[in-house]
Amino acid sequence: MDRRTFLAGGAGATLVALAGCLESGSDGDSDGEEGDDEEEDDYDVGMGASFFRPEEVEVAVGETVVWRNTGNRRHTVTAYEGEIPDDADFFASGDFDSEQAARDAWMDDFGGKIESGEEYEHTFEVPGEYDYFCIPHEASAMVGRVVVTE
Ligand SMILES: [Cu+2]
Repeated sequence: MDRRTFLAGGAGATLVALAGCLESGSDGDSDGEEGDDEEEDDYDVGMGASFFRPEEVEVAVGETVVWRNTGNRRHTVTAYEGEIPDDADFFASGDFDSEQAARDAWMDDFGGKIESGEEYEHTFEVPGEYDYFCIPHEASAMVGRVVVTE
């Protein structure tokens, strides 16, 4: 119990530090993204030209991760079926049942697409590491990871 409490406190401190970092980053940002700072900042992962930012997020079991397409191109959020915990649900924008179904749907008619300004969210119920990617930009290494802790 004591150890658990200690770990929880440590995680909280990390979050505070991260928040401060993100705040200062959004002011002096000059990476070419459109300046839409006035929009709500209630998403966890942004999708830019060919990247997820941040590339890795950590959440607790039962928490929801929200992705938002903050760029101008279409993206997907698609789990690597073999790179998520064994007993976890597969997840993908478009709510496909498998990685192959998601890839096929994209090839067919951009199934699962997340347009500019749109969001996708998923709630994580099983602890572990989840690797995911964006189908059209997989070749550009548009990949990310969600770490779910107990
Ligand atoms: Cu993409």
